[in-house]
Amino acid sequence: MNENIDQLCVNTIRVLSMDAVQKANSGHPGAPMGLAPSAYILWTRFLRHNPRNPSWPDRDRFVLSAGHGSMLLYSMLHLTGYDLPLEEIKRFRQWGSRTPGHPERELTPGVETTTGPLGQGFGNGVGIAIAEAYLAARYNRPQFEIVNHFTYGIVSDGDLMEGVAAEAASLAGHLKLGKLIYLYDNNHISLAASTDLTFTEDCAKRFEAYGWHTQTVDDGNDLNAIDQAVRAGRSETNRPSLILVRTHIGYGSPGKQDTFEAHGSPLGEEEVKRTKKNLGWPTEESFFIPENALAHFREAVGKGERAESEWKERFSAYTQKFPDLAKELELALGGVLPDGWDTAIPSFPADAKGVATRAASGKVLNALAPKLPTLIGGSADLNPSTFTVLQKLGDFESPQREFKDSQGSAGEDWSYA
Ligand SMILES: Cc1ncc(C[n+]2csc(CCOP(=O)(O)OP(=O)(O)O)c2C)c(N)n1
Ligand SMILES: [Mg+2]
Repeated sequence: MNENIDQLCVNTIRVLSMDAVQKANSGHPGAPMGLAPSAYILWTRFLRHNPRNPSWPDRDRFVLSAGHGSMLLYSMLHLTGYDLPLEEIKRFRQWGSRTPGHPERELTPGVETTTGPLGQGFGNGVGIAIAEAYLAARYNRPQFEIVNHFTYGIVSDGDLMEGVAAEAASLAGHLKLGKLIYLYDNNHISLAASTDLTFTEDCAKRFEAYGWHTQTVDDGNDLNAIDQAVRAGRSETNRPSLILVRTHIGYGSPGKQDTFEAHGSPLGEEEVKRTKKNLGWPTEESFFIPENALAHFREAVGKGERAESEWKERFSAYTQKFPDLAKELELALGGVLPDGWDTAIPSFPADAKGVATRAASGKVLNALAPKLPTLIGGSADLNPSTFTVLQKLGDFESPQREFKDSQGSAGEDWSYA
């Protein structure tokens, strides 16, 4: 029975995504169809989220780096009960809809970050995991873990080809971001061809070299194997995880599976019918969602509300015990500047010689930083030149960092736990 409902739910994701692309007569059906089992396992068994409140601060984050596969994300949001009705799914890629071709933050509830340029979502996810690690280190206290969430992502061949993903992966490994878990849609197909043509490196070895924990799932339809791999990724707290899942683009489509034709075009009316038949789906109706599958997905609503209200209780106990910290965090989360944030900003009397803007900027930053604990910046290894270092506030580093011959940066070393 459980196996049946699991399979029904997986195929619901496939068909809903395929139908929406077909109705729009444009879009990318193949990735959602191949990734449906991975998304199903992640969203129904692991992702701690509240569809009724997509901005609950301690929710797990989900990043679809392969933004072209947007229908996968919209299917998950609709099915698990976000404010994204079926009408919006039917308006996929239409002007003014909340379901644009690539996901956009602040337009669609539940979309954490805008994606589309390959590699960039990968980098955003690393940034999101850095934010989590920093907030946890600053605000958690023994017995009061008020920041504790995972960042999950789905990345594709194209994402791993991009240089920006390599840079972000290197940093994530260095920082030992153990709560970052990416599933790699290893389907051997990209936009124009098979990846054999250009991309044959050993990604697992590359990510191991970056300091990631890597695992391989040989069959992207094996729900148990995906479940086990995510579980193992979560238990690995010192390294980010890459799970290489061997999937099949356009899975279920007799004519288009495993071809680049399933990447960026609708399957076509006839092929949609053949695929539905192959998956045991009614062939005439579009956007058919079996009631029991929907009910199963919608369990996310109750679970999410409970998870958030438990967190609220914990946060309220924390507020009693650590009122100053709680206030500081609430202001930061609300984007509100604390009283007196600008009192130490120096004034710069008119000066014929002028002052370099980077020198003035450095002084202002250092006047602000002690009052704004969530102000974190970076520089392209340039801080002595751009004066972006925050004096005496140290560097964001893993607590496990090995201090071999490090002199720290131009600030004082300070680790995040
Ligand atoms: C930086 C960048 N270059 C090129 C593109 C155009 N593009 C969109 S998807 C894609 C490749 C798709 O291959 P893959 O990532 O494996 O996705 P799949 O076909 O498996 O769904 C390309 C080249 C892009 N979106 N971003
Ligand atoms: Mg691919």
